[in-house]
Amino acid sequence: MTENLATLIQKRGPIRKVGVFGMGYVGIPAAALFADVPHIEHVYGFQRNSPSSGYKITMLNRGESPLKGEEPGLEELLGKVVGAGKFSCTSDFAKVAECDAVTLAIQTPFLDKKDLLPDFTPLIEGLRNVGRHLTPGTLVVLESTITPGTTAGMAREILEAESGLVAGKDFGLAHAPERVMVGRLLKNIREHDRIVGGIDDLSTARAVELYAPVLTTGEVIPMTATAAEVTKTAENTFRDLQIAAVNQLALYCEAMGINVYDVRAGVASLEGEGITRAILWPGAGVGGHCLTKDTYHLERGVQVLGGDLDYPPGRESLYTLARGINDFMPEHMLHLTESALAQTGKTLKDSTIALLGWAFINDSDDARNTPAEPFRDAALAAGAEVRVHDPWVDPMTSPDAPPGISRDLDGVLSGADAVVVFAGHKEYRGLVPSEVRRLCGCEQPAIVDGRNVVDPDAWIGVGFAYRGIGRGDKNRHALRE
Ligand code: SAJ
Repeated sequence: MTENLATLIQKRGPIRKVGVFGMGYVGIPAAALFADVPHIEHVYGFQRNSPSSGYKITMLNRGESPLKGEEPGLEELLGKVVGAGKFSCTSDFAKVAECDAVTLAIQTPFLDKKDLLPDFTPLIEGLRNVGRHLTPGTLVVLESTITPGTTAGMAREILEAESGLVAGKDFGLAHAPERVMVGRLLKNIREHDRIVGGIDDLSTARAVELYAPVLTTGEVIPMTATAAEVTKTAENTFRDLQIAAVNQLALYCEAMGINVYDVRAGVASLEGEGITRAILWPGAGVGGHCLTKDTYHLERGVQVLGGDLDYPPGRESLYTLARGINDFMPEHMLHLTESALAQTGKTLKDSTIALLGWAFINDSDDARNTPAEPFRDAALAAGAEVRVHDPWVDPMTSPDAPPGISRDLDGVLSGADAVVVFAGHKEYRGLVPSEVRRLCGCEQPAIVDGRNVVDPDAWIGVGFAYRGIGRGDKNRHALRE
């Protein structure tokens, strides 16, 4: 650490102006919360003025949130900070030069999971735009989930190449991974502990200064940049692993003719007393922008950084195995649908399927990497007609909405041979079996429950062929004549 960076930061004083790159699920709430910090004078939300997302600039500058799902408190907070002139959204990246700190919350999808190749194109473009206008003494923070080694490696190189400055000497550089879930963005940022890792102690300290004022109950946990990258990728990998464990258990329970939810309640009863049996929920699959790729970031990290890994050669990683189990669940949903249709004397070919719930998570418009997609594609390939219903996913604004998606539930159910539930939206928890049967209009329609939202007996009781994930106790029921 040279005096240079310490002096530059001292001269700048406290962080007063912040820039946030990426006006999405992570960047928007983060920018609004920074702007709500009393000693922060202004926050710029940087957004490309592209045909697909330029509309966000106008909406945000009107104090409106372009995010569709329910986000408690976000609209009010945006109205407040825009009204106070503390937040503005712009595509003028030259304003980076005014900022004491700049954060990047840009998507980091995977190009090729088999070869562990991430698609860093959007992130690289963001880093270039920051680097071009970077001034000495600024702190740059990556909030995106990234392959371990990226902050001190690729990001440093791009910022130095574009700015002509040196990280750790002329500017600070850190990783502070986001930990948000749709539906509770502000709450998660305020209340979750914040992992903050700099490429050096000064960068870490400046990043702690940036995030600490935003937290209410959460605490800042400082570490190195690489440790922060591993923490983030590992916590999502572990969650995916936990889900894979209960999904495998659900498949076993189906095969053994028992109810996985009884077993789950039993296993979970050992919670507390230091004995945690954190068993999660089985289901139709794992979607979203995080669990579906962060395992591969971790795997790539150990490939890039972990030269002398001691692990049996050729043995598959536990983590990618878990990915494989979760990726199998939509296919299992297809097998359950085939089995239910067969019980009513039908096949997928020429059957009409009402697919309920395109979003990857309940009560949200977020449909990134939805597990419903591989199911739909396989059913179509098998000759079925698939109609998709989702009350949340707006075809006008959601880039992940499938063609023909509908909000007319009766229309989607009308004439269906099988009703297949992929997302546990609250709208589906109140479905009335006799009413759905009337709309299906056939003697013995099928119902396949991928999120445990229906009561099997109620549906079997009015003549449905029922199948449910983990419901071995019901999946072999006799059809009511
Ligand atoms: N899912 C199950 N069973 C469960 C939990 C989830 O099948 O018991 C499925 C969901 O239906 C969904 C997928 O997994 O399709 C992901 O759900 P999620 O609840 O993990 O939602 P994410 O991906 O938005 O949130 C995760 C969270 N990570 C952890 O809890 C470790 C969140 O804290 C992160 O901020 C987020 O990833 C992220 O952005 O990384």
